[in-house]
Amino acid sequence: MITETEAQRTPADLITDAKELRQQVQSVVRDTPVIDIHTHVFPPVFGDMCLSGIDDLLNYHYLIAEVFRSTDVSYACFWKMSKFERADLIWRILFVENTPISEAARGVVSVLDEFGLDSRAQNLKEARDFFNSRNLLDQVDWVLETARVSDVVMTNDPLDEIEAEIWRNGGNPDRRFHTSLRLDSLLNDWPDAARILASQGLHVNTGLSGSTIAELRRFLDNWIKRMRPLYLAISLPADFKFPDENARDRLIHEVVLPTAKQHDLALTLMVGVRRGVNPTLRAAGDGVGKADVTALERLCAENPEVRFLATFLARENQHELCVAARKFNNLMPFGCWWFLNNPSIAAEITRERLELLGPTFIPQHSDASVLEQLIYKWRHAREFIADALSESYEKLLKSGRAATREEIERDVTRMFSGNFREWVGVKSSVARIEGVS
Ligand code: RAT
Ligand code: ZN
Repeated sequence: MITETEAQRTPADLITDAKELRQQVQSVVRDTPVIDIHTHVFPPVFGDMCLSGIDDLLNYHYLIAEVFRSTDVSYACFWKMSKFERADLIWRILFVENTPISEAARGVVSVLDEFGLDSRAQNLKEARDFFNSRNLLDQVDWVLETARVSDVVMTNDPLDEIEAEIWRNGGNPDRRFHTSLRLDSLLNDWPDAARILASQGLHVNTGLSGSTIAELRRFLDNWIKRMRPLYLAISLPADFKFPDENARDRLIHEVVLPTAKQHDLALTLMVGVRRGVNPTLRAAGDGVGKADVTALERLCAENPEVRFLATFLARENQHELCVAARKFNNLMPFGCWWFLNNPSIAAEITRERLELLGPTFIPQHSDASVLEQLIYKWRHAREFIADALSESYEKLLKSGRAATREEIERDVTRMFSGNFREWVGVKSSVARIEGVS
């Protein structure tokens, strides 16, 4: 409660009115540039990997899973269709015959709205004409500016032959796009990875004996030199254990952790995905499972010199992740991942993190696969972040401490870029992460 005498003493920049406070938080959250720390977006130099436009937006696997809930079209028939036929079907079922209420469907509406396109159109002609008329390089500039995303971190897999070839031919010249070295193919399907690496001339074997570990260290050293990643990353199943008795555990102990230490690279863990629950849905067929957060705690405890970024897919794991981060200051929780990226759950997780961790976490990453998704994922994320943050400042006000705009800007900047810069060892405070890629 602020008395009249206190109000007289109040410096002009203290925001003592709750409504004004909310408006200020909304405006700071809306305008502060963000580093998008995990995406599947690529710049045009990556060719077909750079997805953009209405047909890619509609072929998003989040929407593919949803369309099968409202159609009798068989999986086999769906996968025989061209990308354009699938987009037509998804548009008709989810946007013409139904109201696009779900988060992923509303996302397309938000994108169309940003471009002034009609989300009630009976077909895709207008949208296709519009996106076809855009120059891809200009579109990248426009989208990043509109979404106020200063930097994007891609997901880069050296075992993907198409991607590897792009890197061998010079890689990525766009300094707004940064790399993360994704280790899923190496760690989650070692026998297959061993076959690919052996075919490339590496002396590796599935039993991980002989020169295998040394060869893998050399392989990663070379790719780190070439890609200059900001971090190493892996997604892990719900039943991930640490330690464990399998090839992945040996690879983590003998290859990944020593590499992270040698190159001073953070390690990103995305835990709780159950791959291929319905394989006929392909990329749309993955599910979620509750994981064991104590595995992450052990990793953090045994490797205090490694900085971990972690996100869990199950709602049930979110509180434990916050508590783990209170115990280990080499652990940075990030993002409301995939099935959690819905306003109701994301708002709950963000409030919980603010209450348990203050500003010492990274509230969201987009996980965008299609360029224009950056627009809706960040528009929607800024809404739930502003709501949760407004509540925190309002509670503080009720407790007797008003915030200033400067303080709000400091806190939001820390969560939108500062925490990540610190984690990946980038000291620069300019929007571009200078000198890293
Ligand atoms: O969120 C997604 O789009 C998932 O399909 C995955 O890409 C996940 O984010 C991952 O990086 O494995
Ligand atoms: Zn992802």
